[in-house]
Amino acid sequence: MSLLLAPLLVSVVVDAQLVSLAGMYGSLHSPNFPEPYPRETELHWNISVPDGFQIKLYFSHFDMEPSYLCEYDYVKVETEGEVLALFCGTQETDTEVVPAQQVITSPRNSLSVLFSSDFSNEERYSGFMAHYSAVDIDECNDRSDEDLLCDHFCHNYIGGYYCSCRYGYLLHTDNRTCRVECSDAVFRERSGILSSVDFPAPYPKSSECLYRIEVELGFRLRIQFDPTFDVEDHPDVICPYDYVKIRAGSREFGPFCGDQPPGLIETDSNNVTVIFHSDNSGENLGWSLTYTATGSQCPVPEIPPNGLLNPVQSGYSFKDHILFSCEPGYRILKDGEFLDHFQVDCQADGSWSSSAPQCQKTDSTRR
Ligand SMILES: [Ca+2]
Ligand SMILES: [Ca+2]
Ligand SMILES: [Ca+2]
Repeated sequence: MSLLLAPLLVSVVVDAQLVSLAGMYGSLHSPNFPEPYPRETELHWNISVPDGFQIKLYFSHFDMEPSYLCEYDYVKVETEGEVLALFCGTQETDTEVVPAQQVITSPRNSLSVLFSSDFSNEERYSGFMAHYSAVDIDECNDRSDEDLLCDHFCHNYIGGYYCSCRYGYLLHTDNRTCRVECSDAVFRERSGILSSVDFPAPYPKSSECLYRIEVELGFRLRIQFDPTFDVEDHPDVICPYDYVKIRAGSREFGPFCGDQPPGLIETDSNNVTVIFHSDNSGENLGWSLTYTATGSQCPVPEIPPNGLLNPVQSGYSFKDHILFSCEPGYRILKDGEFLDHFQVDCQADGSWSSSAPQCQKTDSTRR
């Protein structure tokens, strides 16, 4: 089927007609073409092609009444209210533009053409013939937005484009940003370093990371952030885009964002989750932290009279042991028994496993 329009016989009265053209290509011409066009006629073509394409339009014939700034008869090419071209006449002058070899390209997939004639066509101008076709938009190279179309790689094809990610990343369901899987790690050592992925290079977008730190009961985790800290923030709203949070039992620290590190955090817990959320835009360097586990502190025990203890320290913490013994001539008496040594342990709750024993003078004559 031809996409050519049937000539529209409009002659005497002012008439406005709208014609819709769709498909990958087509042509249009002035009423009665190749005969002279009628007077007092308006004809409007709306051309659209599928999404992902733009329209290229050019004229193979053009012959219209010349007038100053094309005020009598003209052809106007518009898109979304913007005039792309206004043509009239038979040759180029200072005030009249003819299409000649010019190719008009629509920014998107639609275009409209308006033909208008005034009250006379006595010179019998023949009008115009124009052709259009859909051409692919190279989305990967036509980046008008500030944000990149694709986070990592952009692939153009006819009628569309798609994004892909560098090795190790996954394409988010937005089909644009590249996220990471970052929630499997459990840190069980008593100290360690963790950081945002790729730190200090910008962290991945659209990601939700959970880092668990689990140490034995009786230890308390302390977290110190690195001075290099850069998490996307907002001047008026608290961390609406990206944030770091620390959950320790029922306590929560944060959200943290901006360029100032949170400093030292004493969690009082042996079980901590570091949560990091990033949205789909921005390039920020991220964060790094060092954690250390310190045991519960036991009170320094009093040395019993004539007693000795080993080791002597200014402080004792969870898992430390003390061995009590007595000076020569004395023995430990604990729960009615004489012993050479007696061990106590600093427990998870910060108490000793037993009270300190006594030293009793050994009296061989009574034995
Ligand atoms: Ca005219
Ligand atoms: Ca394309
Ligand atoms: Ca962000």
